[in-house]
Amino acid sequence: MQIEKISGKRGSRSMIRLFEQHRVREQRELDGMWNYVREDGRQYTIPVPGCLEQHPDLITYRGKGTYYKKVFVRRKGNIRLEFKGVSHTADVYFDGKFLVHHYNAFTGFDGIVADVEPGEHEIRVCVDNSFSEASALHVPNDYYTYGGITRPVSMELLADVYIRKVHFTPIRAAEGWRGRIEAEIENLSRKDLALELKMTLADTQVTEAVQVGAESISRVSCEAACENVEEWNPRTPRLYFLNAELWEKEQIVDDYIERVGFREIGMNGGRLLLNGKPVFLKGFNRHEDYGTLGCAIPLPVMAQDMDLMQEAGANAVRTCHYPNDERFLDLCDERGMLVWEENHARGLSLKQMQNPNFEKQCEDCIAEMIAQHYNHPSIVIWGILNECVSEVPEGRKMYQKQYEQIKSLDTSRPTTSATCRHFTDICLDLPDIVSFNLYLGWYVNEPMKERFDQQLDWIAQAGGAGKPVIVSEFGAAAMYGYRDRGRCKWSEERQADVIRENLELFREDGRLTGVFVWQFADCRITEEIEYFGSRPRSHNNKGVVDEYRRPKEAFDVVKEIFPTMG
Ligand code: ADA
Repeated sequence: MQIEKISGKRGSRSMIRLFEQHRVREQRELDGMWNYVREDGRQYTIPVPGCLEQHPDLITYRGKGTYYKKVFVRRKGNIRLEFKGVSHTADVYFDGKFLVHHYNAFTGFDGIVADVEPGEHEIRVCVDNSFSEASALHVPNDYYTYGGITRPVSMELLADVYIRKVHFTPIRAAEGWRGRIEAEIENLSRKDLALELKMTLADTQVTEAVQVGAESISRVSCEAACENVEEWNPRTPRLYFLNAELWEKEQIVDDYIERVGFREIGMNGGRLLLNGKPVFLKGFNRHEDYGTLGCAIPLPVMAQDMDLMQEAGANAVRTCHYPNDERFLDLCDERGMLVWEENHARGLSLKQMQNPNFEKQCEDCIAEMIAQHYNHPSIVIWGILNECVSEVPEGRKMYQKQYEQIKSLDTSRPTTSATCRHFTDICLDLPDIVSFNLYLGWYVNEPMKERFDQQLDWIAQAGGAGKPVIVSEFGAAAMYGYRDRGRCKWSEERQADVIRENLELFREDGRLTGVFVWQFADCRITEEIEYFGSRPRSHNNKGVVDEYRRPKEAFDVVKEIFPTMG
């Protein structure tokens, strides 16, 4: 039985992010082997983070089970457990007492247990990846809903007052860069507190007095000029640590380190602007899925994905169709990869959008996605509702509500949604950017140029006039290793031809501000739906690499053409 110790050592190194977020607050990652008992009683030990499906007994498991682990707490304090992703529904218990419930594999959540005595304690996580009406977003789909504690978990020892959140907004002013900082301080104690929040960013120091009432949260907001900083952009992705310290009289009680970049994303006519200059997005749609590891992609594979995408000349990635692991977003920050991150939804019918849980589950996903990922300079677009019902008034109401929710949380980034409701969409007036999925040469066999012109002409008169336009998905399928001199469908040759023809068409056209290949890597799908049931290997085989990142011929076509675009 593995027992984790919260060491007396100040701030242990955790890999929950690609940089250390605390030097004062004690934090330890609970990665390693956990016990797991399936609802039929069978016992396993399963790695965390990891998918249940990597175990030979559990490759197709869909249902409930419970992870459990003993932890050792050395000194009395408030224990905060942070889960970066549990697929797809979690109920967490600490020493047998209910702590927190969470739905959705793709956003994080936490729970705090106050006044924990030193000694041995038990964490139990009941996990459910089954499909039911309770789950409006995790449904049988053209990707796989895995099961398990699939992203990192950490345990912290909090003082009675701590820094709950720090958001940083870069502002590009005429006289130079400025930064707006918004922080939340939570007081777990029963007494009012008078504190100081000391923030350091590059050469700028700001100190704000903050009063926090007993058992409440106070918000602090300040803005300051940030001299001698370099902008963040794909070529020079300059990052800075924002170090926030919470002091009570002469004693530091907590700290919170974020990593930020100075960049501004805007629009002018049909172009996206990065720091005032037009930018052309050339990227991939990337599912979080790898061979036998499922969605629990380890850092080495994330880094390999990044290396391959950049080798192909990509400067952007779309997190189809859900918020991503924060370590990958950290990598995008470090490598200057521009990110379109979107809430969790793919191709839902009106009936599915009318599931009583749908709107709340979307709202929670958007709120958590923006709250947790706000500081990433690499994220330049927020997306919603991939290929959902945007051609009827009932659907429009939901699109409108979600765009408004995003704007209420973040006005610094444009919005979009990838539509496939060609010639019938009634929502193109709502987002800042119009994006569409069109498989010319694969699903659509009309003459490419004519069909593409029809698409852009329709967009212009259906609410998209003057807006940046992105081809959010295009591509074709190929079975890795299948070669055919006749270049038939499903051969690597045909996939390469289709992608070449699309890229050359987009490059010559000049009206686009971005294109995303569907997709980077092959991914596992669910068989429950007839339409996807026909997919060979129960995979979506449109990757330019397969699920083990073995490049197909199409990879070299993208590598040849991307550098000549934009
Ligand atoms: C849609 C959808 C993708 C994928 C793609 C395909 O555009 O957005 O998730 O299913 O079709 O491969 O057909």
